[in-house]
Amino acid sequence: MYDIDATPAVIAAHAAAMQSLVPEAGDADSDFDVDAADLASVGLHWGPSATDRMWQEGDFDADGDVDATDLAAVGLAWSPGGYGFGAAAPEPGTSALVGFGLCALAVHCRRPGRRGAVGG
Ligand SMILES: [Ca+2]
Ligand SMILES: [Ca+2]
Repeated sequence: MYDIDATPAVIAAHAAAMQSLVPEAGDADSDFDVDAADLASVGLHWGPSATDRMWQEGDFDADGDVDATDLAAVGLAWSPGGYGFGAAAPEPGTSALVGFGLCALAVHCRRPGRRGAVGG
């Protein structure tokens, strides 16, 4: 059930995978992108002297206000196409095209008589 022989590399990989499931600072609506909607949350709830703001309102450093630090978090994490778990995956057609291209390149490089071919 549990892998007690996990190496540090395995543990780090699992930690990175878990981290990708946690919304980043700047993602007010926790939808795994940082876009105009998140920026709007900061703007709508702007309050440098407030003490009761929450993550969904743009308080990303949990100090109760929405100020320049929180605004900077949006700028630093800006990713309208998504990040981590929500990052846009390549289209299946794109993956197939890349795979076809790699196969064609491998066949091309292995043909005898080609300059630069391995063993030719
Ligand atoms: Ca978002
Ligand atoms: Ca704050």
